[in-house]
Amino acid sequence: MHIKKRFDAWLQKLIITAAICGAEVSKKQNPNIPYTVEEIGNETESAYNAGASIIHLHVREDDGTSTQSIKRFKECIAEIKKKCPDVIIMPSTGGAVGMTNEERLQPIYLQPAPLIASLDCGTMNFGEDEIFVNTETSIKYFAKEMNRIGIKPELECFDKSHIDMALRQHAKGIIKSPMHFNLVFGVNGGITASPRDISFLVESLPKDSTFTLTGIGRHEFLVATMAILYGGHVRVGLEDNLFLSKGKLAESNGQLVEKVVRIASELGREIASPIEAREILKL
Ligand code: KMH
Ligand code: ZN
Repeated sequence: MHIKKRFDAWLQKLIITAAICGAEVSKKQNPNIPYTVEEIGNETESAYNAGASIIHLHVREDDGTSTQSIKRFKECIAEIKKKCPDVIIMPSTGGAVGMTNEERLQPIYLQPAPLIASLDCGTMNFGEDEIFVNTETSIKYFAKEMNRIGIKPELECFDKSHIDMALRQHAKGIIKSPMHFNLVFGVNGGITASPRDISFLVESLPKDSTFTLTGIGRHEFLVATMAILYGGHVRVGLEDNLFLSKGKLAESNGQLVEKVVRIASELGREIASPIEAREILKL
């Protein structure tokens, strides 16, 4: 590995992304998952106050149904901006399993346009019975639409082949440099969260890219620690993990962010503000 490059990255401040609600989890599993506009605002505020500079945003109807409705995104973003005017909002274009591409893409047409949005880079099993479909044609279409509008894609990779897909699109000029990846470990259907697999994926990234690591469920903080050590960035939140520690449900997204801040502080990584995050990610 290029030690110098990774060491420079290690000196960078740590960007924490909070994935506050997701599309697949419910209040039955953890009552603190936000659904309403007010709850989304409050959960953003708790994560932001704890040190998150980016919010990975899915939205819900009041009854918890996942939606990519542009109207609902607008309402939630207005509420977030009231409470945390400078936080970076990264809408999901993954939506929920089973949504059409048109449904999923809606938030990139928000105005003002988001600075960054997720772009999922491969089809995969997603839990026991679900398939999360991202064909090459749709990946190209999402990327081209984001380019046209000037939105940076966060390249969501749940397996090595997803990184390879992103690199092929990069070679064709469809995904631009500098690339930013979010590597997700521990989805049932994606790559595991073993240190060996984390190293394999991180070492497979282009040296001029930035990256965030996400661990699902009980893997959340092991993966976060690896990200801190590798000079990458961290995502945590109720979308990915419901528990603060074994058997103890997280009371808020803020609690999960606070735990990362504690680990980072022990390991000597300072936390990036939203302005610093924009600089690091070239947004
Ligand atoms: N809800 C998952 C199927 C993203 O936000 O881009 C996909 C997901 C990825 O959450
Ligand atoms: Zn998501």
